[in-house]
Amino acid sequence: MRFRALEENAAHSRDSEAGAAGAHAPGISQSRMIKIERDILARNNDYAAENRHYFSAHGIFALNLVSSPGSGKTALLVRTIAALHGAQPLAVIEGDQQTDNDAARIRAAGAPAVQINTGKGCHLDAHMVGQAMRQLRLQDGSLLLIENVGNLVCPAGFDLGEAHKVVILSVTEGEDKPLKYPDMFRAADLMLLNKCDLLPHLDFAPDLAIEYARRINPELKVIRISATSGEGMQEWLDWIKGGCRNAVAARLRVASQIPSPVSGRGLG
Ligand SMILES: Nc1nc2c(ncn2[C@@H]2O[C@H](COP(=O)(O)OP(=O)(O)O)[C@@H](O)[C@H]2O)c(=O)[nH]1
Ligand SMILES: [Mg+2]
Repeated sequence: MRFRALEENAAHSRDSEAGAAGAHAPGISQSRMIKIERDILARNNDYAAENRHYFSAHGIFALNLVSSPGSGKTALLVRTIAALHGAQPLAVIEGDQQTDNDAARIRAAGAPAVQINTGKGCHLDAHMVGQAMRQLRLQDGSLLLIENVGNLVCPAGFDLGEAHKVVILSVTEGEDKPLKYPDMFRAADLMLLNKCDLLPHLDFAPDLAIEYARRINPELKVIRISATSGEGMQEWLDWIKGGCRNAVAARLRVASQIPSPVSGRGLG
């Protein structure tokens, strides 16, 4: 039940943040609020470290997909699953406040999926992901795709143990989102600029959006993509396959350094 405690604390803390603006949480001092937040993040980091250890021991490549609602995370996942089907073991963890609509879309595409409903929570945390991945019984060498709750704020601060955060920005959202929500673009290693098929119909400058994103995070890799037309999908799939290969190779390297039970006991 530590899971519930984590979330309740988080909800409490979020209310308290509002309290800092004077609306809620009377009687809680600012230093107390800061301590609560630090405790939540520290506990989350412990769970994230457990997840990361599990991923590395099993050669699992885990990605945390973050974005505004409606940018196309599930649509991209459905297309990704179709392209990798049969060639790569994979599974999906879906995070939404309510409904299991997205998990149903993923299962219909042919991949196992666990839906997490966060209720009032605005992000997944590492403990929820740990529980979900146990349910999924991931095969060694799997790709694990985690679709976080849609918003560009809260998921930035919560490590799930993933190899990378992948931020999706769609061309209908405006170029300036990286400047308005810098934490998310700083936390990500890859940005998928989605819905590029709509560019001819919009007043959106993709180069400007990318410049803003790289102003926040100069190392950010960017792929222009469309879940609808398939543009950019091959580059995204190649990036995923590279990550999966590296995860498996790293696992084998670690395994080969661990003495076997026989040599470890110094027999012979
Ligand atoms: N034109 C276009 N529509 C897209 C694309 N990707 C997603 N959509 C549409 O955007 C809407 C939201 O997509 P969804 O995958 O549910 O977004 P999520 O909330 O980020 O998971 C749906 O109507 C999708 O069909 C795209 O590349 N091009
Ligand atoms: Mg979705």
